[in-house]
Amino acid sequence: MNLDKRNRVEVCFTPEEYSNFKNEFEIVVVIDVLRATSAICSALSHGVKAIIPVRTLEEALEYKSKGFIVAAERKGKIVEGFDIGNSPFSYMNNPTLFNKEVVLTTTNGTKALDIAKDADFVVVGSLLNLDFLNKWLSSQKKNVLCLCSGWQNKFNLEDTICAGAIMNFLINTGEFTSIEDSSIAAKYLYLSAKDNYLGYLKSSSHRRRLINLKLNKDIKYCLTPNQTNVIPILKNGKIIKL
Ligand code: 3SL
Repeated sequence: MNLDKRNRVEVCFTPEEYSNFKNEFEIVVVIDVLRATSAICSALSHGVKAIIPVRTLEEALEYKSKGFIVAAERKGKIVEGFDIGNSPFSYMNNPTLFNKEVVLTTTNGTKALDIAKDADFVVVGSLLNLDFLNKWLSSQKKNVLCLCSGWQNKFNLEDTICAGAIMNFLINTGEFTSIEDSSIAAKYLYLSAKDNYLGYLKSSSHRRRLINLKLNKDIKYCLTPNQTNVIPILKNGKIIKL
């Protein structure tokens, strides 16, 4: 008999590994710090009504042909022919997006959202909404899985650090427990990075990729915690504000 009344919080490093965790967690937090889930937080906190995440460029094109505003990123760049890419700044002070639904497809983030879509609750996590999200998660009394988007099914540091921050917070409430080594590793990575995310991630693979694309401003923004109190949640295929 299991007398432990605590909920579980665990970390899944990549979408590829999600099937090992599936169905054990009511809440899945999808994380893509650089930059998809940061861009979604930014969009909803700057007046975008909803983000419709889609996995493929074909689906995105179909929406475009129906008149939707479509954001599309591949390998860090705006895909030719689409309205915007994946920069959180695209959504700021942009009256054309105000109160609109925006379709979004990205290399990894929207893929992770698609993979998790059947969970009871799918929410969007980033460093930008970290504290607010942590408080909400701790109030739900449900099992939580942090799903890192990674890069093309490989582990990445920035998503794991953000997942570790969530895991560390929930464990410290005393109401959560964790059994997986991935979660312990995420927590220790977070503890070593937390005083200087930018410095810690200096040579990380995606930071290098984005620096080569001259996206330093995006990196700095996405690695600055707690800039918004929004909790984006996936409902009927659309991400809206909770
Ligand atoms: O992979 C993704 O979903 C993107 O966030 C990658 S990028 O930061 O836009 O290059």
